[in-house]
Amino acid sequence: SRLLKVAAAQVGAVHRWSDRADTLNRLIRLLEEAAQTGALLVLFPELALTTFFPRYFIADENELASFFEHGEDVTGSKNTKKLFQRAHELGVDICVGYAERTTDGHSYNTCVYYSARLQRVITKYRKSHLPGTQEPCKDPGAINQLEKRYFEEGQEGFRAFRVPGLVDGALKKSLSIDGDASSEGRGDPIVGMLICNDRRWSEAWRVYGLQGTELILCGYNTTAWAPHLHGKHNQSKEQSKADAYFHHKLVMQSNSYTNSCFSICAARCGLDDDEFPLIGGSCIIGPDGRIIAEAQTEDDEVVFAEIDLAACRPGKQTVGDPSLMWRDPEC
Ligand code: CDT
Repeated sequence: SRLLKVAAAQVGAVHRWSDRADTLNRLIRLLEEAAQTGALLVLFPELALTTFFPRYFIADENELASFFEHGEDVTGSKNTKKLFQRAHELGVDICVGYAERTTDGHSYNTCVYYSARLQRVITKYRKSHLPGTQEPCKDPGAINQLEKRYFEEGQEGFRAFRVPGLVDGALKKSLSIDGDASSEGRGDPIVGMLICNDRRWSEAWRVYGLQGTELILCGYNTTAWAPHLHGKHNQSKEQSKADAYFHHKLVMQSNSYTNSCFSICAARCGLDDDEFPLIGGSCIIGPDGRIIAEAQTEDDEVVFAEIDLAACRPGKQTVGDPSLMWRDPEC
């Protein structure tokens, strides 16, 4: 077995007027709570440090800039440093989403994987599937999704990575683990990152699946219903919300199953600005597609599970192995 304790840190309402230091302190409290359960890896949501600002048309460049992290090192700014420092002190790896503005002026919807042991970011992922529009909707009742206005598409693709030493003793045990012998880091978890809308595209999962990925991390902000459109589209807000939850879980569970991998997803949720509803539903899912642990609230909450990465192997070697389809049926 290759046991690993993991957590999703779900984050409730964050407003346009929320103080960044307060929001950061909430993330740190969630990290500390997760560390108390024994978690060695904690996933935070997409754009975890601020409200989901792509819902607003922001004309003021200074206000827009205030939602971004600037420069190459996300771990060092006054808006982030305490979180990464605490992760290091607690010995807990974190994956966290934020709005990135590079020194040469490019903007991305990004997340990083920070290794507490190595005390540095080991991988960065930039969101590939940017939903919404560049221009605000003409319908005054619609909720804007201006990700195409504020971000460029990530060009790096879906690169799985190993996390050295995350599974206790993995390096020592590596010689006795069957299977993928191609890498020196054999035994270390193979991880992939997605951001929100990416989870609805099966090819994103498949690219990770074909690299042997055992654990997918996905932070998200998903609207529950459009408040001003309520009633206009023949759908109650309760029905819209139920559909949003259903489709979220459908894609997380089915893609975990078809790629025989664990997945963790962490929501930014609740009623932002006391007006804009986002679903919760943070959960941890097994390679059989079943939910192992799930948030009970639409507020700040830690969802914890101990998972055994060895459980990915049967699915990858049987129904998930295309070469088996062509074997002699008598075998
Ligand atoms: N943040 C994000 O990617 N949200 C999308 C909304 C898509 S509807 C315009 C999601 O897939 O949940």
